[in-house]
Amino acid sequence: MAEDYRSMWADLGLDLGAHDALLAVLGQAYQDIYMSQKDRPEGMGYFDFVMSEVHGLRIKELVDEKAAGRKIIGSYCVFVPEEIILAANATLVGLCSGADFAMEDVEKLLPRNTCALIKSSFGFKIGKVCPYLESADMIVGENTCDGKKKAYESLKDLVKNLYVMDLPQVKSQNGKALLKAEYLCFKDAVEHLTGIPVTGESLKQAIRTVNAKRAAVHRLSVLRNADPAPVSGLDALLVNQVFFYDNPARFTESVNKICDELERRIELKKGVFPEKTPRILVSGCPQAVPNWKLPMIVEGAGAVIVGEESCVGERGTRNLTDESGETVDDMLDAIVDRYFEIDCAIFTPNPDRLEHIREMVAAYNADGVIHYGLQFCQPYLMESMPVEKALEDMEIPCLRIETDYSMEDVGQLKTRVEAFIEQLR
Ligand code: BJ8
Repeated sequence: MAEDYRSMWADLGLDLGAHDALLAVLGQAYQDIYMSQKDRPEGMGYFDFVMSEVHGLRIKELVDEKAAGRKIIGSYCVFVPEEIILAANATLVGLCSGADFAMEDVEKLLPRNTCALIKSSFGFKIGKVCPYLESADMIVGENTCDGKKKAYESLKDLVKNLYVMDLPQVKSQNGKALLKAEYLCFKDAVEHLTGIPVTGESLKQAIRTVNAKRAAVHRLSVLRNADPAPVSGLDALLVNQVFFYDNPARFTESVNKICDELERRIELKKGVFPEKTPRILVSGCPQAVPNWKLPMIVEGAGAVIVGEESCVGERGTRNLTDESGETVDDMLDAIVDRYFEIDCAIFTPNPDRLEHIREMVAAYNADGVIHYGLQFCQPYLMESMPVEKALEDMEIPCLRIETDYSMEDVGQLKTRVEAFIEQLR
């Protein structure tokens, strides 16, 4: 990454030495995992570029936006409505991180048995290595799992401008009313931050922008049902990860370009793996950049991942927001309807998620499911059992994996994944 970004990183308050070390690890992992793949779609070149500039050009764009008076809002969850943020002329960036950093210091603030995703977010803050976090004018936490909601109590001492949003845990009328009330408060807070009121026109345009982005990702997902698979699970995961960082319009255009290319590949029966390669659906916890551990193992073992039932995947992108409302209140109702459908494991009960997994297995012709649970993530680990049961009823094999961000268990996971794939052949 170019030398001239160093002054920008220093101005943002990054620890340059620690940041260099992080970039070196990230760059090497990307090189080893991504650049060794064969027959990748040409359109992935855009995503390679985005990743090479993920702390460079993209941050420069955000810094330029800030200089022009636009605010940046960071979030840790797909319940934070991008539509409201865009409508108030701000930019949303995802802050979840997929690598361990400064763990010794993190474990002075959080119990050791906290999930890797939460610990990693703290590590990136304590280690001063995340330019997205440091450029954010507001950071949104949300009361989802117990780990996150308690962690935000400590995070508020580390970050300025932490805004915590309450969220329902039950899909009831009261739950929906709570979500609407919280989104109204959030709209007020964002308007206060930017000084720009959300109007019917700005909200409609924002809904269209976010819908277009989600529709493009969904188009990509549907193309993955072809056999041979036209794109690897690693590349599709990367697209889903970049979703959280990139400029929305440019991202949408780039994903649609890949989809055009994949349609041509499908016509030619050109795949990244041979026909009849075992097809895996991954279901469970989100996999944030640079957490490519599971797809690296699965695809390295000769299977192909054809879908992610995850918030970095279809759980986060599948539903669109109704664009037909004319008033801000109508559109807010449509936004609430859309987000209330997210079947995160923090909801109790959560039968919709089981139904969605069944639908995805059928839609993508999956031969087996790997349930991906982060260690100490009670909501998803608890749900892994009913998921396995539901799949058993469909006679779809399921492998439950519980892991973290370290590479220590790669050998053991490889053995289990290889045995699972053998069972699918
Ligand atoms: S809507 S999945 S993005 S909360 S892995 S921190 S659940 S202990 S990330 Fe999530 Fe929103 Fe739900 Fe999606 Fe807790 Fe589990 Fe850790 Fe998790």
